[in-house]
Amino acid sequence: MFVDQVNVFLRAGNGGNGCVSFRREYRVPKGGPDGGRGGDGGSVILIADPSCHSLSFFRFHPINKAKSGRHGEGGNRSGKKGDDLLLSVPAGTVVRVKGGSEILFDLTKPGDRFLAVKGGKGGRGNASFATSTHQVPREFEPGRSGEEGELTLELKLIADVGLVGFPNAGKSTLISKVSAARPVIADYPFTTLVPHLGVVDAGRRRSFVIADIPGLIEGAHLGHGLGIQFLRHIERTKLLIHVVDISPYSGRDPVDDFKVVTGELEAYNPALLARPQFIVANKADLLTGRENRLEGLRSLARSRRHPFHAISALKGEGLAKLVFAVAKTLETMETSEG
Ligand SMILES: Nc1nc2c(ncn2[C@@H]2O[C@H](COP(=O)(O)OP(=O)(O)OP(=O)(O)O)[C@@H](O)[C@H]2O)c(=O)[nH]1
Ligand SMILES: [Mg+2]
Repeated sequence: MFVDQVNVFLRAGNGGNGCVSFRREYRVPKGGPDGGRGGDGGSVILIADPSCHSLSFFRFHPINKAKSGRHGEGGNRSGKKGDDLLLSVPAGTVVRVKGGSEILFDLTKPGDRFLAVKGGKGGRGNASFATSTHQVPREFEPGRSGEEGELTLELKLIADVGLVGFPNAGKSTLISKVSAARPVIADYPFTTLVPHLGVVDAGRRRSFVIADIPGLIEGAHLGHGLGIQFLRHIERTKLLIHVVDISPYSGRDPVDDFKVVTGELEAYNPALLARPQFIVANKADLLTGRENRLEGLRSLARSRRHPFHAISALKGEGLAKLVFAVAKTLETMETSEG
């Protein structure tokens, strides 16, 4: 299960009370005050952990408390400090006060830490109240309460892979088959109005995040259709999957479609074209075998050195192979980046 937003209640440990005690020892008739201080309460700390990929832990553990400090003891013994509670979150987690919009902290890199609620200080024991004129102090400080708070944790995903293509090409169908994302799918253009992200589980290989954005049409960079504003959501992706409808019913030519979308990507940001791109011929189930719609696209892919996959997103055909190849490419890119 993939969880990208949770509310949590965090409570830091209370400080232990200071102790009131006097030294009592054989042959030491008037031992002085020796009440130790209470231990500090533990804090709750969020830490960005590279091995943690979702916030699902908090779905089952929305309440997390750190340990309180122990009370001070006689003999000038301080109470034990409460252990801090370290909670792992994925890198990319944004912390807000529950219901608020202001960002308290953004855990962007693995190892980033955020002290969410601070443990209460332990109180002083009577020993520390002693002065030359006040030799029998009975004062002590109680431990301070630990902080508590209700926070919203949100995982801001940065997609690894962007889906581009004409409206109705089957981008949303594809993401719904390879991830838990459930965008609306329908047989008309511009079904998708806002970007969707899905996490693809690539088995033993690393999982990756894929972004489905509204379709592009000719002139999108001039504002036609929904425009190209959504391309910013895939600007930071590492790889593109270009979905082309090859069914004979699209009323268009797959190679033309490919070129139109490529032109729009270029108009938005030419750097997008320098990115590895998979060309995916979708709706292969509708091919009757008599047309060479598939071959035209395949040879274009070959000439541009793009990996080519013919799939049926609807029927799930060719998806495992595609996911595997994409995961493998991402992995290779990561290792070559060092
Ligand atoms: N036969 C067949 N139909 C498909 C396939 N993939 C998608 N479709 C259908 O094509 C239509 C459009 O699919 P969507 O996934 O909504 O397309 P989209 O690219 O997200 O469209 P926009 O959001 O408008 O850009 C739907 O009716 C799907 O059922 C496929 O592999 N085979
Ligand atoms: Mg869609």
